[in-house]
Amino acid sequence: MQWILFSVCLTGATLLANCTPENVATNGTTSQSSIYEIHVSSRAIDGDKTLCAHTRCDENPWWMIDLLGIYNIFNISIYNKVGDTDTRLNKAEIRVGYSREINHSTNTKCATIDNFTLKEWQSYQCDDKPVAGRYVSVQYQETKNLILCEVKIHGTKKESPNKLMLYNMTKTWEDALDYCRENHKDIASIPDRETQTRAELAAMEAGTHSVWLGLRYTCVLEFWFWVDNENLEFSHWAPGNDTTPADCDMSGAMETSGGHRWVRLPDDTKLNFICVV
Ligand SMILES: [Ca+2]
Repeated sequence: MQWILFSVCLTGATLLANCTPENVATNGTTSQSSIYEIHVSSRAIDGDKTLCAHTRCDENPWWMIDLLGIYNIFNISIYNKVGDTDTRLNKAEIRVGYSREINHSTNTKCATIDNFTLKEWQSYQCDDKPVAGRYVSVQYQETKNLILCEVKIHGTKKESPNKLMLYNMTKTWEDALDYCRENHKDIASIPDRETQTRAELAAMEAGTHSVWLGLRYTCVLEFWFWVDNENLEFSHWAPGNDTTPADCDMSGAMETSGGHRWVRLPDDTKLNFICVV
C-alpha cells in the first residue's frame, strides 16, 4: 500500500514522498436515511469536527456520498467526537462502488468497523489496492442512529481513453449516429458498469427524458446490438425493453433520471445523445 501511494506521488504533480491522494469527498453531494433535528448529511464533509451528520433511530441507517465522478479510492478516514449517544461506529459497513442502491448493494464492502476510537481519525482501506467507484456509503445492519462528524475519502480521478460527451441538441437516432461519426469516434456504447456510470454522469445535463446510445435492433435477425460491435454481456435494460419489439424501427436510449435504465424507442424520436470523443 505504501509503495502504491509513493508511486502515485512520484508520478503526480508533486514529488513529496509523504503525500497522500487528495480528499475527493469535498466535491461530492451527500444523503442519508433520515435527518435527526438539524444534523444534515453534508455535516460529515463540512470540515468542522464539532458538527455531525446524524440520522434518526432508523432500521439499517445509512449515509452516502456521490463523488460526481469516478475515482480510484485509496482509503476512507472518519472522525467522530464524543456525543450524548454512542458515536462509535462499531459494526458499521463501508462500501465503495458504482451503485447508488443501499440495500442489496453490489458495491464492494471495504470494511466492517471494529474498535472505533473517538476523537482520532480512523482510516479504512478497501483492499491492498485502490477500489474504483462513484459512491461511498456507511451503513448499519441494525436499528440505531448513524452519526458521522467528518469523512475524508482519499482518491485519484479514474481516467478513460474514451470520453463520453453529451450533446444537448435533439436528433433522431440515425441523425445522432451520423453526427457522432462525422465529428467524433462514434455514438456511445456501454460494455460495462464503469462505462454505464460515465454515461450517467454525462447525461446529468440532458434536457430530454432519455439520451440516444448506439443500441440498435435488427428486425431480420431479431436481436439487439451495439453499432460499434461492442459485446452485450453487460445489460442495464428496463424490464421488458430487451424483448422482441413489435415495431422494427427501434433503437436504444438511456433514461436520464432514476435508475438510468436502457429503453427502446422509435428511431424518429428526437433526443439528446452521447458520443465517444
Ligand atoms: Ca462536520
